[in-house]
Amino acid sequence: MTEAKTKPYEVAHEFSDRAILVGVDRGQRGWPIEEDMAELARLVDTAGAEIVGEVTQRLDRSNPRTFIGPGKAEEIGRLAEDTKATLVVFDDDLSPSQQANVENLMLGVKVLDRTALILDIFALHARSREGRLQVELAQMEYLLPRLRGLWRHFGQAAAAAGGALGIGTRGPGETQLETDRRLARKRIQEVRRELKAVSAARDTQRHARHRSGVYRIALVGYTNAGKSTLLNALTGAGVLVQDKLFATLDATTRQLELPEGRIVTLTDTVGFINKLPHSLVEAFKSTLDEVREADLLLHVVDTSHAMAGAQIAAVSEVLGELGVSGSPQMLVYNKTDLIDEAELLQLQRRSPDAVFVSGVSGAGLESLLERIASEAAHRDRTIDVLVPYTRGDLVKMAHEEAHIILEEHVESGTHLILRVPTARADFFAPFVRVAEED
Ligand SMILES: Nc1nc2c(ncn2[C@@H]2O[C@H](COP(=O)(O)OP(=O)(O)OP(=O)(O)O)[C@@H](O)[C@H]2O)c(=O)[nH]1
Ligand SMILES: [Mg+2]
Repeated sequence: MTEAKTKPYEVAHEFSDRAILVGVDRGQRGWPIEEDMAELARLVDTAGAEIVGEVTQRLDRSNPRTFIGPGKAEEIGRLAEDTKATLVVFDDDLSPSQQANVENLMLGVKVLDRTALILDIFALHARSREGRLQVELAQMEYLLPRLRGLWRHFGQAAAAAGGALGIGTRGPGETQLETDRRLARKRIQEVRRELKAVSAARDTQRHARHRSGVYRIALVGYTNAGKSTLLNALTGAGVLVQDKLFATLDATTRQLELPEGRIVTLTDTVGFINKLPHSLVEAFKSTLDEVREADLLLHVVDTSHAMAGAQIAAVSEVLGELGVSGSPQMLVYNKTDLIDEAELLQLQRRSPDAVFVSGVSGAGLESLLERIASEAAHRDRTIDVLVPYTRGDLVKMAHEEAHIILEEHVESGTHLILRVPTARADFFAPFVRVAEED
């Protein structure tokens, strides 16, 4: 447990909140409590609060009323007073009643659970209209079951203040609660509708890419693994790169030219995290469609991170939740510039199918492109066609969207041997001389 002593003149102006972190150690093997708390600290820091204390407790089962033990909750209350904390952040999700109960034990201090904290960061980083709506949807759904807790809390406070909480006064409270709930539900419906309309334009683009048969690649991975850095390094996209969690919320798609000249698309997506709130996965459904429909997933890993292995497992879990565990995947170990040679060699031996790169130094990017090209080629068909001169449109299409292996002009038309996306091959079907599946 750390406890920062603060002197009156040490008021931190740049922070609006002073936070105490609370973690429960269940003795999980994958994520040691220290690493879990370090990640929570990064989340709190990203959210813009100053950390003034940390409390952990070894527990096999959480307390149904207060999540942590009641004694521990009181201890946190005292620590909050001593450190002038304004915020207590739990590393796990609390039920609405647990949250209300803990808040009752420490009046004047906000209690956030992991989901609320992550939602807060998302709200802070949301830029596009779609992103903001997605976050609002997740926030409203998070708040809806907590409205009751809020009102009960007020009711108890009123009773404690000597207010009579009789039959007459209970009525308006409940009515107010019902009104609030109805309003919240109405807003959820509105946001869903707006979201549908906003997403429609991107859906149209996505479907157009799909129909055109362009090979689509999505960057996925743990937050801060370097997905945006790789998109920039490979395509010069110029998207925001930050040493912060969840810097990217919107999907950005750029064209990428492979060594053989073929054009594919590369999409940067929102990062994942251990214990990612399900409501967020739901709310970001439309953005994550890019991941769902990709032909290839580049699973980017921060090689230098102490928890790289556990992060890979966490990402795989979310991919499972999205129903894309079966999609073609390539493991891309990024930030290899941060580990030493011996470590790298060992890792390469352990994961012979992975690609090792550095988005910052550029190391390994060429072999990454080659690997992508060979993956993409697997998906294409090689066709041998004789296109009559009356169908100049098809020759144009071939030049724009296919890899031309041979082109010669013969008496009856243009003889082409092409590697084309499966969806495009159909256009050439009437003129095929020899067709073979790759
Ligand atoms: N040393 C080193 N740092 C890197 C490398 N790639 C990314 N970084 C740094 O890691 C941090 C996160 O990079 P981003 O590209 O924003 O990571 P991201 O995966 O897009 O993260 P989110 O959008 O937050 O999920 C930044 O500070 C980058 O400069 C790399 O290959 N080597
Ligand atoms: Mg990013």
